[in-house]
Amino acid sequence: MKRSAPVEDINEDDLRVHEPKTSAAGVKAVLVAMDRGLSQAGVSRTVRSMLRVNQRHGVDCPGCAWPESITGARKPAEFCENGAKALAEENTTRTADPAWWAAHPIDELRGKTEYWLGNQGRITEPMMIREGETHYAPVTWAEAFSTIAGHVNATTPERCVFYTSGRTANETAFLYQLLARSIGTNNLPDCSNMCHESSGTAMNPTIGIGKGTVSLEDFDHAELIFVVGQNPGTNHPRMLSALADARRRGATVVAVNPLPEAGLLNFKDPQSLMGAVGNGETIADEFLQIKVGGDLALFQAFGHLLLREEERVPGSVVDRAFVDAQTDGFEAYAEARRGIDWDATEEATGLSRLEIAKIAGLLAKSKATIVCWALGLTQQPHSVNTLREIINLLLLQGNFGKPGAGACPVRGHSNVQGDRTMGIWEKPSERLLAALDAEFGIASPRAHGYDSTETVKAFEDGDVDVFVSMGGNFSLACSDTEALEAGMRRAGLTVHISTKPNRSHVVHGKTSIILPTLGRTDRDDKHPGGPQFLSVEDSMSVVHTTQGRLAPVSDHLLAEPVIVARMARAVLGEDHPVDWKGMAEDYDAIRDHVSRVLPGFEDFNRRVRSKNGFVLPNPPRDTRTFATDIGKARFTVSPLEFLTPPEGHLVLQTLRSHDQYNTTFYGLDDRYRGISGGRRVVLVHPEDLRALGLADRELVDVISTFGGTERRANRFRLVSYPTARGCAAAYFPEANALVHRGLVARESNTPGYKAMMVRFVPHSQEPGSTFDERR
Ligand SMILES: Nc1nc2c(c(=O)[nH]1)N[C@H]1C(S)=C(S)[C@@H](COP(=O)(O)OP(=O)(O)OC[C@H]3O[C@@H](n4cnc5c(=O)[nH]c(N)nc54)[C@H](O)[C@@H]3O)O[C@H]1N2
Ligand SMILES: Nc1nc2c(c(=O)[nH]1)N[C@H]1C(S)=C(S)[C@@H](COP(=O)(O)OP(=O)(O)OC[C@H]3O[C@@H](n4cnc5c(=O)[nH]c(N)nc54)[C@H](O)[C@@H]3O)O[C@H]1N2
Ligand SMILES: [Mo]
Repeated sequence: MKRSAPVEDINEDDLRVHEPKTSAAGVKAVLVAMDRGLSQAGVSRTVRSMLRVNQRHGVDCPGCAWPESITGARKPAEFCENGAKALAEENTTRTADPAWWAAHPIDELRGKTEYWLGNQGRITEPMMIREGETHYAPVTWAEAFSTIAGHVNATTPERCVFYTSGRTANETAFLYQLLARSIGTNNLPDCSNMCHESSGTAMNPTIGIGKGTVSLEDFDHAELIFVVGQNPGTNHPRMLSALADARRRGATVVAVNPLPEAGLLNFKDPQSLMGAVGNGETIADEFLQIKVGGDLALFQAFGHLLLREEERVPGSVVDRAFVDAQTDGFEAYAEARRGIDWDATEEATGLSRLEIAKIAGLLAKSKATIVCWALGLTQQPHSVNTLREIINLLLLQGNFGKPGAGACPVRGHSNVQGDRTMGIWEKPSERLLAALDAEFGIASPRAHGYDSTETVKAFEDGDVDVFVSMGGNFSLACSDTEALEAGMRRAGLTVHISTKPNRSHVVHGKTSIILPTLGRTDRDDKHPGGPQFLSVEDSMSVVHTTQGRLAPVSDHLLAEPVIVARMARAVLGEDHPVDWKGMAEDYDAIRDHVSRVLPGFEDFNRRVRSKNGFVLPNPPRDTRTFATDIGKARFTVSPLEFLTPPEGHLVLQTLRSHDQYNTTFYGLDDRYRGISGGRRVVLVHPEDLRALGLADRELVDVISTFGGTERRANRFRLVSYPTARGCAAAYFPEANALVHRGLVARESNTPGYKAMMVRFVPHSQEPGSTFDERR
């Protein structure tokens, strides 16, 4: 099999626009997936990795956190198109080896797009660049660790930051937080801060847990399933099977989204013959095309209508026994929802009173409702209130702790939930810190650390000396790309534990080190006791093993737990009380510690080896109880709030294309939305284009306004698209330069990636974000 060369770079003039698709997956999905695999990794690696993905004792798909069934049968190939692309990305046989780094001066790499960087292949040796040098050069692991130790020990703990991306396995995450706390800081920002932090912030005080309260089996019992602010066809494709199965059984599915996403409308299951070749099947019975930021108003209106129905037919809607026994604050909630301003509700949602009432009717009838959501609800100033309102609605009808009901925040990265469980959190509980101190004989710091948004500010303010990144691509994932990159370049040392080159490696600190690591699919067998496995936790709190089997592309790669342990020994010295060496040699030793520190992990080593892993305790789901400070669930009262763009502006949301994994691009096609060959587009409703005096396919610069400041990103193509009126959409991360770091969800500090106020001006030579000018 001949391997194709890395792609040429993006040429935005190749942009093509077709009608958006009305169905997702199908045989085309399988073909695209195989093609990407073969061109990156060849036949044998592709077939071997695909057959093992999401199988018992196989490798957990690095694509998303959607669970596999733990009771039912698994399909022979439990993967999806985008999971297959994620595997191909990692399994590539292309390499960015020292010769490659020697051929590309850092100034040249800074001018490259992320697409080009990511396509160069796997990093094969530790690399370092110092101030004044023009190229990254190879270093030994020992030199790399002693350089890191020198920098950490020359500064104070609060000037060190340890970022985590959500692909990091449980054992690695546990060691990594232990390292940060042993050094003396809780500066543990993670990608969850940018993702579902709003969900946890809304759920912890109201239902006593920051995680979803449903299991996959609940989809077999639900009567009504909401999919709100989520694009499963692209981001959680295996979820479509669960929805299709539920619908076939008689459940009703309601999608709430500003965009008519193909995967919400129709699904062709590539794993069934009819799905692969037939017409596919409907997913959403009802589609509410809501305005961006209108969901708080929508769920308040549902609450109002349900309470009115309860008044009309007492006992028909409210689960009175549950509300009385298990919750607090119902009266205040009912009082607040007694009246409603329909004009404001229609303005906020863009929906008619009739459309809303129809869905409220379905809710009133349903005895078991699941509400699923993702980032469409978490990245706006009032996101936490929106999510509390969803919790109110679920509480009202007693939709916790019974089959087919509950809250289902659908997580992103494959182990983002597990990383938080393992203690990756800038605001740790006293319980966790005390347990760590007792287990390891360390003195964990008590002061809270930086979250991701605060880290961006710390970079800007020159408060970071050492930045260590466990995976991820911080400079492109965060807000305010320009200011952040400038800040990162002022830091003393940046360290990236990575698989492939990315933007954060080239806008580095004065000294920068890249530590190449094994990926999920790589074999990890250089241990005295033989091959090791790791574990992850999915979106529904199931903990299970993951083990790669492929030969690594280089002999110099180290496993992530080994990297953390060796860094710890270099920084903390050989007589530190923690047995870093023992834990790196045998991951069972890490799991033994975890079993004593974290509740729910008792007997971790034995239980994780059982056929399907094990399920973590979840009081609302398991026993209908709520571990809040008052021992009851809480209703909350929020005022109506929505996004109102100033004259001449639209609300801009940023989202993922079908060919991307966060800041990694698999290709340039957003197949379901009919856009291919380019990414610098803004989707706008044809009526809004007309009202603003703009034309389809016009080349514009985008200006965002926030708190009296403006940010500009140049050269975007307007695309006439059936989005909700007043709401535009562009891709992440191209639009991140437009996000002011002050634009956040108020209580969770999650960036307002889906709440920007923008206007368009004809493209000109005015300076914009330099990030743009590389394109
Ligand atoms: N292939 C692939 N899979 C992925 C990822 C990837 O990049 N590629 N990323 C992973 C990660 S880290 C995450 S967090 C998840 C993200 O999964 P999603 O949350 O599905 O990701 P987004 O692309 O941000 O899509 C958000 C959806 O919300 C809608 N939306 C935007 N604003 C609003 C609003 O105000 N109200 C409502 N109701 N809807 C709104 C958008 O139209 C869009 O359909 O996916 C994970 N899985
Ligand atoms: N505008 C806008 N911005 C957003 C979002 C949005 O919706 N809109 N979404 C936010 C969300 S939800 C998230 S989760 C963040 C994502 O932020 P991050 O998690 O920081 O970013 P990724 O793009 O997932 O990270 C990709 C990099 O991880 C490295 N990598 C891949 N596999 C491995 C591995 O196995 N081990 C290690 N050590 N490294 C590996 C590779 O070098 C790759 O370049 O972005 C956020 N930013
Ligand atoms: Mo995410």
